[in-house]
Amino acid sequence: MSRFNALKADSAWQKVWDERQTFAADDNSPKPKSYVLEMFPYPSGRIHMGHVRNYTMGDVLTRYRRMRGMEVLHPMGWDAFGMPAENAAMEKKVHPGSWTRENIATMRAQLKRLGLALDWSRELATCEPDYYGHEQALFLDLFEHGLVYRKESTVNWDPVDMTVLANEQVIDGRGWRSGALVEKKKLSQWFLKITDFADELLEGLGTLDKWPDKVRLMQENWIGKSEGLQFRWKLSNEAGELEVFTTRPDTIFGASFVAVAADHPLAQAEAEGNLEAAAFIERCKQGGTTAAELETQEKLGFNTGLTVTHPFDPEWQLPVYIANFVLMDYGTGAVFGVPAHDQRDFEFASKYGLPIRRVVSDGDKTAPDFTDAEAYSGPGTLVNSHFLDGMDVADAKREVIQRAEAGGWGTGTTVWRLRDWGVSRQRYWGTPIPVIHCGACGVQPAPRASLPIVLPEDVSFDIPGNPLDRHPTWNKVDCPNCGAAARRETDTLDTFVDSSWYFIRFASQPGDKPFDRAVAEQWLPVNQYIGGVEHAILHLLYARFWTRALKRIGKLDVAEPFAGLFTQGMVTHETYKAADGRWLSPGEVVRKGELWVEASGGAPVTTGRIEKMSKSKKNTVDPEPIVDQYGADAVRWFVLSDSPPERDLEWTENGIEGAWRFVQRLWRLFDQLGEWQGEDKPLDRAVHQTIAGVAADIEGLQFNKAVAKLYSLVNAIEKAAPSASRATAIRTIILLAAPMTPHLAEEAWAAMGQDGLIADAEWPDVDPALLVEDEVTIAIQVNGKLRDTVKAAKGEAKDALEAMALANPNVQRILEGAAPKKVIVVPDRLVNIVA
Ligand code: ANZ
Ligand code: ZN
Repeated sequence: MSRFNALKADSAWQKVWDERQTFAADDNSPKPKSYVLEMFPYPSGRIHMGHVRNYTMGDVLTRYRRMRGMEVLHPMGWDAFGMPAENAAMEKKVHPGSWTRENIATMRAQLKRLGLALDWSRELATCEPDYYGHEQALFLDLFEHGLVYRKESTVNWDPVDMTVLANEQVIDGRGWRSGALVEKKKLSQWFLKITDFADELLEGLGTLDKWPDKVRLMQENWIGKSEGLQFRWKLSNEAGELEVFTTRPDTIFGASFVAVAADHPLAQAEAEGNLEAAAFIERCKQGGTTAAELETQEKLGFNTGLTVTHPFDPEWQLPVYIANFVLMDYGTGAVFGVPAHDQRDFEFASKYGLPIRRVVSDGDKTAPDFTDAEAYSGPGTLVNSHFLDGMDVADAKREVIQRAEAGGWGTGTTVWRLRDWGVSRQRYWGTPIPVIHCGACGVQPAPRASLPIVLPEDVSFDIPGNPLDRHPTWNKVDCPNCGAAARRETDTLDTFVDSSWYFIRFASQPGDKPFDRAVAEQWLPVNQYIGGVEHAILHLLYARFWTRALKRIGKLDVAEPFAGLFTQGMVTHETYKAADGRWLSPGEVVRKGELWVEASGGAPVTTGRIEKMSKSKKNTVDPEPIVDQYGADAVRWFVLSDSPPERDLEWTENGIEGAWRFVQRLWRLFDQLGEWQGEDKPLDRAVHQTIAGVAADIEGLQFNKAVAKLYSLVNAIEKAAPSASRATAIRTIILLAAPMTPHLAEEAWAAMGQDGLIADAEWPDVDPALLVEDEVTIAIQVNGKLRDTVKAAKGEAKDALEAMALANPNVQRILEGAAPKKVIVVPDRLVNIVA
C-alpha cells in the first residue's frame, strides 16, 4: 500500500498546469463563459489564512465549472498602492516600490503552492504604469464628461508632521505618529460625481438577487434616500424665514424647538454680535463630524433668543437653537425637534427643559405627557394633532405635505445621504492625477499623449509631507494650453479608484487602451465575486459607480459589475496569554494534559477567546509551513470543510490533521482499486446522489455540505464489498473530489492511465433513475397502534402489502389466530389492521 506523497504531487502538478497554461481563459472560446473572481489581495507581506479560505472557495467553483464545460476566467492580481508601503518606507527605509514588488513576489509564490486554477497570464498590479496609466485615461474620460470636479473640502491636518491624515490615522483627535492635535484645514480636492448616480445605484440593488440581503441593505443605507418635506418657518421677532428638512412631517404638532447647524448662515450671523454664540460655535467645531460621532456625543445647544411661528398655529412660538447635532451638509442644515419621537431631540429637550409631547400613539399610550425613558419612533396613530388625529403615520405625512404645498410654504422632496467621492490623496504611493495647473489657464487635463504619467522613483521619505510636492523636477511641466511653465497635480488617487475597474482590465488588457469593449462585455458581469464583508459598502459601491459611469459615457455596456456576490466568514483561532499578560502565539504554547503551558519554561498559560486571526493577538497561523507539512490538498480540504463558508472558521490542529487523514483515506481507496465484478445497487444509488448533491452544493457555494457528502460516500465505499459498482464509485469520487483536492485527483487520474488532465475532465453524468428511492418504509399498525416497520418495494400492490402485514410476527401475536375485522392499506405508507 502506498501513501499519498503530497509534497511531490503538489509541485509536480503545479508545474504541469503552469507549463500547459491549463487555466488560461480563452476569449475566443465557443464554450459558455463564466467569470469567477475573488477580491484581489493587498500585497502586505505574506498570505494569511483568510486569503487561503477566500481563494480556495473561488478555486473550487472555477474547477467545477470548467468540468461542466464552461470557459472560466479566474484571474489574480494585486491592489498594490496604499499607505502601508509608505509607512514601510519611513520605518525601514525601503522604497515603497521595492517593498511592494518584493511582497508580491513572495505572495505569488505562496499562492502558487495552493494549486489555484488561476490564469496567471492576466496578472496585474495597480502600482505599475501599464495599469495606472490606463486609469489616468479613464479619469480624463470622466473629466471630459463632467463627472469630475474640484471643490474645497476639509481634511485632517497634522501640524507637526505637516501632512494630511486619513480618518483612520486620527486617534482620539490626535495624529497617530506625531500625537499632535489634528486641525481641520480646507484644501481644493478632486471629486467624482457619484451622487449623479444615486438613484441608479439604489434602483440597481433590486436587480442583484444573488447578493446577500445584508450587503444590499448596507448599500441602501449608505445611499440613504429620504423622502420628506422641506419647508419654511417664519421668524417671529425679525424678518426672514428658516428652511428645514424633515422626514417626519406627521409629527409637526409635537415640535418644541428649531435648531440650526453651527455653520448655518443664521448661526454665523448670530455670532457676529454675540461672543457667547461665537464661543459655542467654536466649541462645536472641535467635535467630530461623522454621523456616528454626532449620534453619540452629548447634545449641546445655544439658545439664540430668536423664535419662529408654528405653520399651523400663528399663536405658537418655538425657540431657535444652534445645536451640535445638526449637520450643515445634510438637508438644509436646520431641523425642527420633536423630542417624543426622535432620540437626539429627546436628549436635547431633556437637557434644556423643553416640552416633550406625544403625537404618535405607542400602542395604548395616547396621552400628551410623555414619560418614557426614550423617544418612540415606531408606527402608530396620530394623537394630540388636530386635523391629523386618527391617521396613521403615512397618511399624516401625506396630509401635511399636501397642506404645505397648497399653502405655498413647503415642498415634498427627496434628499440623499450619499456624498460625492473625494478621490484626492496627498500621498506619493498612488496613481498621479493627470492634470496640470497653469497660472494663466487654470486647471488643464494632461495631454493623452503624456500618459502614463509615471511616478518618479527618486523620492525620499526623510521629512514629512508628500515627496511629490518637493520633488525638484517631476512636478514642473509646461502648460499644454499656453506653453508657460506650469505645475503638475501632486495629489494621487484614492486606492479605491484602482479597485473600481480592475475586474474590467482582467477581462481585457490591450496595451493601448484600458480595455477592449467587445472582449470585456463577453466576460462581464463577474458571475461570482467572493470577498470580505468589510468591503460591503465602499469598494462595491465605487465599483458599481465606475461601471455605470463607463456605461453612461458609452465605453462599456454593463449595468452591474458583479452579478453574484458572496461574503465569506473569517478564520479564527484560540488566543493564549502568559501570566504577565503577554499574548503568545500558537507556536509558543504546548498542551500539557488538560492545560496549556509555555513551550519554553513551562509556565501556565490562560486560553482566551476564539478570535479573528490578528497580529495584535498573536493568534495567526502562517499557511506556508502548514502547506509544507500537510500538502495543499489537506489545507484546501480543511478550509472548506468545517463551517458554512459565510460563517467564521476556527483553525485547529485537530482539524488540519483530520483533513490530512481524509486525503490519505481517499488515496487508499483508490490505491486498492481492483478489477471487480458484479452490481451493488445501493452503492450505485449513493454515488449518483452524491454526484447530484455535490454539484448543487458547489453551485450554491455550500462547500462544507459538499465535503460532508464526499465523507459519507467514502464511508459507503469502504464498507461495500468488491464489485464493479465499487470500482466505478472509486473512479467517480476522484472526479467529484477533484475541485477540492486537485493534486491528489491528478495523481490518481494519471495512475489510472487516463488521457489528459482531470482538470480538463468532464463532471460525471447523473443517472436520474438512480436518484429515485425504490424502497419505501411501511408502518404496520394494529388498531392504529404502530407495531412494526418493514421495507417494501416502491409501488408494491395492496394485496401483497396486506399479506406481508398479516404474516408479521408482531401482528400474529396480537391477533392470536383470529381473523381481522378489516385491513386498511395506504400504498407506500402503511397497513392498519382492525382487530
Ligand atoms: C422632525 C422629526 C421628527 C424628525 C421625528 C425625525 C423624527 P433621515 O431619515 O436619516 O434622513 N435632520 C434633518 N436634517 C438634519 C441635519 N442637517 N442634521 C441633523 N439632523 C437632521 O433623517 C431625517 C431627519 O433627521 C429629519 O426628520 C430631521 O429630524 C433630522 F420624530 O424632523 B426629523
Ligand atoms: Zn496655460
